[in-house]
Amino acid sequence: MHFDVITIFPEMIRSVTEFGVTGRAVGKSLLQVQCWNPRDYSEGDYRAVDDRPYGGGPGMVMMAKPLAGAINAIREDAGCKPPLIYLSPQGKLLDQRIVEELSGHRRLILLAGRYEGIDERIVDEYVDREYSIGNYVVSGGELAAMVIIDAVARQLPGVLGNDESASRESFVEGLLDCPHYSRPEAFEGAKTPDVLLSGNHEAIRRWRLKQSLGRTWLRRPELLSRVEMDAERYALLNDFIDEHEQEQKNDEPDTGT
Ligand code: 4GY
Repeated sequence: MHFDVITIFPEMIRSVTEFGVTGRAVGKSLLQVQCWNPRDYSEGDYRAVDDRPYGGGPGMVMMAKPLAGAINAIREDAGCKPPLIYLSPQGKLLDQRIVEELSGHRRLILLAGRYEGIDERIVDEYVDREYSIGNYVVSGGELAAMVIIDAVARQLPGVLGNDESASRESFVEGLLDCPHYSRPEAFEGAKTPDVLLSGNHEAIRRWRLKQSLGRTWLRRPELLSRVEMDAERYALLNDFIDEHEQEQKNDEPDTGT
């Protein structure tokens, strides 16, 4: 899969091509990341990519012309018009379903904005989709573009190693992950749950599934409505809730009445 990233800070994007899962994917040619700098398509002695907003006010706006220049250079290079995604807090909130859909494309353009944003005519005339990585504001679209590249790359065949793929398959779709423990068995007085040391693989599977269901119920209950439940999962979640409510009562201060 090929990503074209439009950015005035290509060095920021380079880190995904060098480290970890995405770095390995680039090394194996499963993933290509190419940066296009609007500055290379700007005119004038100062190669400006930003200008003051019409109507006044603080900050600067990314100019339409250098952005259109970069987009057209990509289209020429690709010999087609890959879908163009603009990253901004005004976009549709990204989720795993969208990530999976994006992984089906051969080539995508990611437009990373800076300053107060981009000239709206680029959004109107060139942008196919606008996505947000969350309800907060970062200083530029580069971090959001890197989030998309990483999440999408993990979906591509051959990108995850055996262990990483296996842990993805054992993870129940739409549930939060279970807790993990490693050496030492006891750390600052806190013990590892006995079941994880028991060697009973069926009991361990049930405990992990119960923790995943329970944590989702506690922390992200709105996710549970999308999770397929069977008799085992209902029973495990019920046990978790019973135990949780018992713990709540035990923790309540004794008023003596
Ligand atoms: N949240 N999701 C986000 C963001 C920064 C100025 C436009 C987000 O995707 N992008 O906070 N982006 C701004 C910075 C130009 C994008």
